[in-house]
Amino acid sequence: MASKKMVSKNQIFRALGLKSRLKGANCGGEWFADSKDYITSVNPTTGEVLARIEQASAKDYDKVMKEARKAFLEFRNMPAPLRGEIVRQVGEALREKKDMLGALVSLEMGKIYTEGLGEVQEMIDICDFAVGLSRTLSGPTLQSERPKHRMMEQWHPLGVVGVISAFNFPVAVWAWNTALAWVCGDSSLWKPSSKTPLCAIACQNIVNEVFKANGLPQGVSCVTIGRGATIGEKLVGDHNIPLVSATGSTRMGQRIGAVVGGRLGRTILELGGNNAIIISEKADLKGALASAFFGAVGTAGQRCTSTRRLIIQEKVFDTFVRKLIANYKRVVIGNPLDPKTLMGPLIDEGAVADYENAIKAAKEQGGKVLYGGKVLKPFGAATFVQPTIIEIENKAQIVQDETFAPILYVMKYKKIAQAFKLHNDVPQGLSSAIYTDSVNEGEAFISYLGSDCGIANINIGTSGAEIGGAFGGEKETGGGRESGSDSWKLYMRRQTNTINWGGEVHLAQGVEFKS
Ligand code: UN1
Repeated sequence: MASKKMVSKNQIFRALGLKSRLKGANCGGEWFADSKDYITSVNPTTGEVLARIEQASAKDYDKVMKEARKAFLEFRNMPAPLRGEIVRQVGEALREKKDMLGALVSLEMGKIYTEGLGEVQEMIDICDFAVGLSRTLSGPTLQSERPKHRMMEQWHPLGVVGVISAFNFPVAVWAWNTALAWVCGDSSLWKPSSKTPLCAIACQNIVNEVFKANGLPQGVSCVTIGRGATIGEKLVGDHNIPLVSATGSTRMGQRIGAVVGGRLGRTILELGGNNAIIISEKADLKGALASAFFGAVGTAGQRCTSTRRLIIQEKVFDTFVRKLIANYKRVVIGNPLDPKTLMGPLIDEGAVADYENAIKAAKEQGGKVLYGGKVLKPFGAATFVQPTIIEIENKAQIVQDETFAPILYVMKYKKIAQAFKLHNDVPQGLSSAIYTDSVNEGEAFISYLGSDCGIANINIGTSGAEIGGAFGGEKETGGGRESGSDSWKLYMRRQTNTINWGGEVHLAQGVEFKS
């Protein structure tokens, strides 16, 4: 089972400054925590405890926040291109540690090594993107209606940005947010998932070295690993945090949205997806097969962008599903660090329970399991499952919910208008795709009449988006956008300036006001 090429836990720990006993709060110097409340990082492949971490207490949070605030006030004085230079160095440090950080993601989260490396590559890519951005953060000059006046927009640093990340992308999503926040002149406070604390500690260790070498103030990059009920609640309710960017379940997002909205703060919410690919009879079925396979089985179905539904034209349904099942049968399930493995474990036994409950519900709601459906135990830990295909109607309640597991629902359509309707008929709106060689079908899908998602693709799958685009969705997905395009604007404060260079005072809208 163990291949010679597999990197060991000790190698990973040594390279990334990890130990078996750690503390959960950091703002640049030593790690600290005094909660006497511990969590364990568990290898989902074996159930082995990787490390024990003392969580940050409410007091630790306050200490971190004080540093983050102080650091912001200093950091904002640094010109943006120089902040970009720091982020460039972070990108370089990540390049150096890519192999080991990718392996840690695999070890602690369970995605296969190539995907762990891909996740670190996303971090490197967003650093590169942010470096360019640091010289182009800009606002327009606008025409004033008043003589000898000019209007313009400036973008100023915002403050301390709070980042709440999920276990499934334990490093990349943090980097999407912080690389932008830092070039924008903000400091950041990260609350990672309690299921992947080591990934957070390793990232912070890498950043700390770069920041220290550059003499940056402590607190530009902060981490608090702690309970949702203490640290999470404190962070979302904290008036010192003008922007909370959170990834997770719709339920979690509803709570965060309500609390941050209640204090009129800003949120970026990247919540549940229910992503579908429409497969037309006019499609290149080979391409559709590859995309559906990666979308549904990749990361063991634990991406927000995972393909959860296939809406297939009835004439090609049987052939397509037969070929897909043939692919599923060849999936090697096992240790994610083994290069032969295509699908690793689910994150924990709770996720396996969700998988089993969803399959049971699907059967009760008229679904037919075409492949899979079983829990596997290749290593003793009950975290492995078969990737599963279920034929079922879109309106079944279970299809309307996001189950974070490799379960793919397949359904038929006759006419393309019906496919579009089925496609949008779910509460979520993150990612979507159509496979078709018809220009009309493709254009219609990405038009206002088509997909209602934040991401809509033609002849490419639902998952694996590049960092250069704005990432996020509509409806219950939360509505925020992070990563590329102009998402940076959310990390800054917009200011409209009107400048009178003529001396005479003119009131707008022609108002006269003289005594
Ligand atoms: C997520 O699952 O929260 O588009 C992020 C993708 C990745 C990011 C997914 N680039 O699949």
